[in-house]
Amino acid sequence: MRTFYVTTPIYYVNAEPHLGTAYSTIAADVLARYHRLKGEDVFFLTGVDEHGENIQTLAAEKGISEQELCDQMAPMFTKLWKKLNLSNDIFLRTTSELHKRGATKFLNALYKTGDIYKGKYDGYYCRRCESFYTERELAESKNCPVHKLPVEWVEEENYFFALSKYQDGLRAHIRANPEFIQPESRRNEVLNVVESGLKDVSISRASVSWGIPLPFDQTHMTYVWIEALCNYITALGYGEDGEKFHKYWPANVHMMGKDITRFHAIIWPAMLMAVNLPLPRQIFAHGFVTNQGEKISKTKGNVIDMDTLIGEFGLDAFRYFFLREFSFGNDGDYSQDRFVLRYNADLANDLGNLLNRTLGLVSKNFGVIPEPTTPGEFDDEVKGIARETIDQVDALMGQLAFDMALEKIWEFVRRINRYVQQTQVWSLAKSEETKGRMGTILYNCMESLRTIAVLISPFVPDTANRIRQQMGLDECFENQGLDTVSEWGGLPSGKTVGKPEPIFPRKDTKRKPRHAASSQTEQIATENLISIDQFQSMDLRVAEVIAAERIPNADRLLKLQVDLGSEKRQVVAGIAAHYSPEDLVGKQIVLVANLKPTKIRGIESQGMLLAASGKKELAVATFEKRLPPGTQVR
Ligand code: ME8
Repeated sequence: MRTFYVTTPIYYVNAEPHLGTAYSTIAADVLARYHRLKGEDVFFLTGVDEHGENIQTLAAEKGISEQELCDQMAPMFTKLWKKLNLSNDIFLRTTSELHKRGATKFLNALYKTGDIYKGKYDGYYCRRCESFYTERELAESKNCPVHKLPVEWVEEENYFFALSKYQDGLRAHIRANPEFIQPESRRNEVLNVVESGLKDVSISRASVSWGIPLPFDQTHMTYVWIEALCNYITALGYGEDGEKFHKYWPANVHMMGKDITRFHAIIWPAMLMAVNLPLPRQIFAHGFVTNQGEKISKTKGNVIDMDTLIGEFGLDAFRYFFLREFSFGNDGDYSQDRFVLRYNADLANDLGNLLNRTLGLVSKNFGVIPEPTTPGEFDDEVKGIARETIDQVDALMGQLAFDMALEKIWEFVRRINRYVQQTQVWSLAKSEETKGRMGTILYNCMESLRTIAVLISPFVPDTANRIRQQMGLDECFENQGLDTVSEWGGLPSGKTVGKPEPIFPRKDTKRKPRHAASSQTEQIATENLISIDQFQSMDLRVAEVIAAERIPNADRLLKLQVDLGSEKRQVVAGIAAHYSPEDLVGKQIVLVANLKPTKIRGIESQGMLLAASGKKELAVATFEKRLPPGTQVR
């Protein structure tokens, strides 16, 4: 069986976990779950980094021992990870005996290579990072590039690792393996650093007392970063449980924030090269979640209250938002407005409505999953898109492009909503003749929903299960691999469907005070901006008006019949005060074609036309030349 080993950084216990640390860990969880879905034997590691000067200082400030501090802090992480429904296989603490034993063995192995020597170190040191910086790496005014705080000049007798010896080997490896460091921007950065020359690094701290002593000189503590990096192998029982280590090492991907790329992409691989261990297959550095442009961090005090967000919108919406909204390799700025917009547009409208509508029609007209007896228009296209979506999602997940994978899935969701619309499935219940077709369309919708539920399950596991339950399918998703949707038609007909219930109840967007109107035109909103994806979720089409009539007892309304090329629609529009029916016939207008049908004065309206309206005037949007009906408007 193929194995897949994914890791997060191990987080310092000098602060509680926050949205930033949760972001890394959720992403790793999604990847782990996706690979399990593919039938692979996955090992997902996360944990905490408990040694070093920062912990020592904090424990002294609190008047407790370092171990007591770690024992108080570690459960905050495990509790949060449980709440976030993370599926890690191990939670490694660096104060555990497993880690201490493994790290000691690794240091001994490194010592034996002859690449460790004693020397004097002098350099700029940031105590918060517990890291030396070269003059070139310091931010302007000689501050630490991460904390933007002054660094100290430190001179110490230390043990060194001969990193410089591995410069050529590293360069060759990075060059020969384009996937080794991703995204590309980070790969280039690391290559630049390597090519401009590597200095040996100190691996011990004489002034620190909280850590793992160097096995070959107990008077020195191992530099916290050196033993922390070892966690990726100590968690597998390096040096003892040969089976687990050989099964999962090398890691498929080490995931981390971009702040700690150089430790993972330079120092760690060089140490592994020194002891002749295979290198991890990929180091992927993701961007930061920012709040008003500032990296979210406990020290900055700009954390976002996860409990409130999860309490209000649910855990799955929370997991969904951060992976859908931000491109994984880039920074992303958090905004509450965007959260609500995405929740309503993607989850409540697109996905929630598709499920509700489909199950509502199945319950009302069949009660059980219908038989697909009567193939018809669009069916093959829908089946083709299902297959394509599975393949494209797989390729995108391979690139850790979570946002794009979700977008692909949602394109499929929106296509099925349009299929419902195009086939007007709700209108086929009228006669026994058309009921077979109705059942087939609904079967296809349900089969699409089953595929969608499997594909979204790594991102929103509870939602996937709820969809499945509502569809009347009993087995939970943990047992539903990707292979169960690889062939169209795996959905069993004849099963009783569950009760449709909204999976993401719509939330009211807070109404903002309207801007004062300037003359005839209202000010154009610069707040609540929408993304191109949201705009593209609207299916705008050229529609030709083929008939129009007034509606008795409704002075403002006209009933239009429009041609959309592949189908005809009926639309009710509030334009009677500005147009008489005969003005409209033959005109080509813009129709919002994927709007949920509604009844206006008891008459069904299957779309909405676009018009500009001021205080007095109203003009229907038309085209400057004739186009085939159904042409997409972008
Ligand atoms: O660096 N946005 O631990 P740490 C995105 N112990 N990710 C963020 C983030 C943000 N605003 N803030 C933090 C350490 N992170 C070391 C690691 S590994 C051998 C040792 C995430 O507690 C991101 O993954 O400072 C970042 O790299 C990590 O938390 C830093 O965690």
